Amino acid sequence: MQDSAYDAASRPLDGPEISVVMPCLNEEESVPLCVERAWQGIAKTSLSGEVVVCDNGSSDRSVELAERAGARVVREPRRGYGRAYLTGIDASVGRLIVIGDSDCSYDFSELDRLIGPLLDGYDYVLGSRFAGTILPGAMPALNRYLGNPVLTGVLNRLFGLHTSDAHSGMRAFTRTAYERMQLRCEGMEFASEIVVAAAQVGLRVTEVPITYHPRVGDSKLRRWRDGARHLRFMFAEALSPAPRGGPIGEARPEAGDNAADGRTAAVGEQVAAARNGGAAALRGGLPATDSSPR
Ligand SMILES: Nc1nc2c(ncn2[C@@H]2O[C@H](COP(=O)(O)OP(=O)(O)O)[C@@H](O)[C@H]2O)c(=O)[nH]1
Ligand SMILES: [Mg+2]
Repeated sequence: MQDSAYDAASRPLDGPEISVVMPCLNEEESVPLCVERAWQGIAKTSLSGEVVVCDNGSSDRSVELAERAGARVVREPRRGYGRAYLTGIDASVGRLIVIGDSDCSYDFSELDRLIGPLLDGYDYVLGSRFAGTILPGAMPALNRYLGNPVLTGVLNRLFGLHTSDAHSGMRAFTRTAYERMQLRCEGMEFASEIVVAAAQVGLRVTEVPITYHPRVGDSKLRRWRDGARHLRFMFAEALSPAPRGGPIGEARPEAGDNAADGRTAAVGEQVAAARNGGAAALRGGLPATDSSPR
């Protein structure tokens, strides 16, 4: 069996197979519903699962309500969409990982549609809103007709790809694929990084159409600042690709290694995922998204 395919035979005997991971920053109105839907989606697959919410310092009742709905909450004090994912995914244990916002814009009860291709041997599945349905009110016109198409177009041109939605928040990948990608971006440009890294390490990639719903609560996206971060990441990566895709099972580089911004991670109730800021420079060195509630 190929090492990057889902390997049911080698999964932990009693550990969950699917980990649904959501970043959360003040989403008390939506996060419990997202957790419930994730459990519904997991049930549809007939596989075991867990739901991990990585809270980014919410000042509302997000943590309490997520836990009550059946999530394991991991706390990450450092702000940033990517930062929250890195910590949340490192704290998760399933061999199949599904990620998405905790704002009800993605329907986790349909996560089986992303899991299916992983079980068929794909390493990475992107839920595409542009190939699917964007419901009225789900995406501002400027993002829909300018920001997303332009940034996705730039990414495709720079890296020779054909993705239809570089900024979709809903994706699934195997843990092996995640480890090979060696993701490091801490802000919203994490979304672009996954698309690029998946291609760089030669993952078997596919897209499935999904429906994008109007989010509950206020968006944390800061259009111009986050758009600039995507651009900066893409050009830096095109000029000087980050090291990725070591052999399966290879230990992650320690902080201080010359493999810039390698990460170390520890899994526990509270995960301290330390990142090496040292040689981060452009690629990983963008300061984490400052998404203080506005
Ligand atoms: N921007 C941002 N989002 C965060 C952070 N921490 C967690 N998130 C979550 O990341 C997800 C994406 O953010 P969102 O505001 O929905 O961005 P949008 O989907 O581009 O409008 C949401 O579930 C947020 O709650 C953070 O520090 N910054
Ligand atoms: Mg969102």
